[in-house]
Amino acid sequence: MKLNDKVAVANALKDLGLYLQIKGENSFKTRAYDIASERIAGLADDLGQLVTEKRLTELEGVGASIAAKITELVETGKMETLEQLKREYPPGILELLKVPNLGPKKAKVLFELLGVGTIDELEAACRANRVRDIKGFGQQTEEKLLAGIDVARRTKGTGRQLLADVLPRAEKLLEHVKKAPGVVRASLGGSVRRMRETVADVDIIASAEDPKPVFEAFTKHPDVREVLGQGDSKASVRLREGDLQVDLRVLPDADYATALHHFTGSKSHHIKLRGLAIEKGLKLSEWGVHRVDRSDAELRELEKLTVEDEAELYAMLGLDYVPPELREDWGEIEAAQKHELPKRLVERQDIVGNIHSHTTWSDGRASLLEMAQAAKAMGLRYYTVTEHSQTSSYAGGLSLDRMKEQWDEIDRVNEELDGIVLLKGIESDILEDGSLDYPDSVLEQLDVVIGSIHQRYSQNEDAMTRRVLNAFDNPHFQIWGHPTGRLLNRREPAPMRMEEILDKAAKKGVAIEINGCPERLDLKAEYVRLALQRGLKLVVSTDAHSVSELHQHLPLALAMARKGWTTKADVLNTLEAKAFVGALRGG
Ligand code: DGT
Ligand code: CA
Ligand code: ZN
Repeated sequence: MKLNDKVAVANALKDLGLYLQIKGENSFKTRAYDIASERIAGLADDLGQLVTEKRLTELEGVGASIAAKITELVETGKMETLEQLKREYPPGILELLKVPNLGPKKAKVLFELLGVGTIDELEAACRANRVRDIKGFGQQTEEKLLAGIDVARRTKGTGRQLLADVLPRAEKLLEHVKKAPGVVRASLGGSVRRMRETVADVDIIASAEDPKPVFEAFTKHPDVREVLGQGDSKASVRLREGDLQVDLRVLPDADYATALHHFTGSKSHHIKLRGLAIEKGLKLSEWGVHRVDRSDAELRELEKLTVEDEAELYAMLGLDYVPPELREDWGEIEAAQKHELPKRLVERQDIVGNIHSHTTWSDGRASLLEMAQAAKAMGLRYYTVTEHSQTSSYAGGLSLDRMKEQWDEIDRVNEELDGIVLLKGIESDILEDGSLDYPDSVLEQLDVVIGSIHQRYSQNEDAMTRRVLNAFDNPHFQIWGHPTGRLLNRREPAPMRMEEILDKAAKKGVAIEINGCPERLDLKAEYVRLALQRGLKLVVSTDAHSVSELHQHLPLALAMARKGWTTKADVLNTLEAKAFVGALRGG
């Protein structure tokens, strides 16, 4: 067995399908690889075992020929068909398909006529105006491809942008829409309102008697580069920055609540709600709530009901109000039925301490005094000083001597500043074997010890899991920093057995960080729920490297906390400094 890795096998099948599309194979055949890829990626069983027992063809969508290819890959580590295709085309050709508006058919033409095999080569060809002369392309296509290249580079091909990048642009446009003539109510909707960590586009919903002047104001906003379309109730634009698409829907105010609800999603949340509605003789749709005749197989709509706001809508269905962040069909509907949703999610005003941040002592950009003053200006009452540790020399990690020097400065700043307390701490590397980066005799002198992994992400699942489990055995290990190490659109989470790790954290009283760096947002919301189910405590942290990041990162960390159903009582940095330190390591 050379390659018992579902993700790698699924990716290989997917790539094979893409190559065959570029080659011009029929779509029936290429789709089969895509389907098989999905099947393998979502497999609950051990892939190696299925191969050994020759049971692959039992999987839906996996025929004999694909099963043979999977078997070849698992047993030899290679799939000859794929290797041949890789030799036939330049290595960057699949990257090309990540450019919006560029499918396999176009890629095939570009490769065959212009020899374009990478994104860089495509850019050069567009800039030299060589693309516009190809039949079926033209100048507009060339311009679109250039814009698409920009997006592909920034979103690293996922087509989804970071919530942190999108949110300020979306809020700015929302404020603009709110001020447009005749607007009664307006809100963000879609994945942005649900605080998904990445989003494909922005949805805004507004109410007004006459949509025209609202669309007029919207499409004329200086951030808008291009109007994609405008109808009776919807206008779509693309922004200059990030090529971001924004859809605005404008409805009469009587339809506002149901439209906002519909366009907030998520789709899976809605599907479940619709089922509940039918049981109550109601039909939920984009067009509002209608009473229906349940004896009629077609569920003919009777009268339309007025719905003032979303809370009323949930009440009609016999549910407690579900905050937008929770609408993912992660159990929130069942909880709302049983009145078991959190009564109040954690809010900005609950947070009284800044946890995890860096100054010029390590790789931060502001001094300790500046950071502390900024935290105080934010209304925070303590600030934990957590530079990088000695092994992270590339990030200015503190040697023992430097750490002791810093303690003197912390003491000085504490004397100088009123209204905020600096706590001595460290962000210690978790070394390869799970040990921390200073001796216990040093760690025990600190108020706050965060342990994070920064290097050797390539360890396998087993080694990585053991590394973290071992680290928790150190009694000075208090907070697990940016746990999975993921970087959105850039680096996958480190492979580890999260449930096993969270079980141990619960046993040892280790707190879990929700890190507000735009690319991290780590722990992610799904895991936050798992942590809370085990009674774990969280810290909502900024990991700020500058004053502006203190401001930017806190709301993002809070968004993830809320999305994971976190309440004030679950978060340690809602406690005052003394109680906070006392509560670390299970108090
Ligand atoms: P995104 O844009 O991929 O980041 O995620 P969303 O959730 O914003 O998705 P989007 O923009 O396609 O649609 C916004 C909301 O509109 C979505 O959350 C639910 C609703 N919606 C859109 N299309 C459908 C649909 O086909 N069925 C249902 N039930 N709802 C839909
Ligand atoms: Ca959306
Ligand atoms: Zn870190």
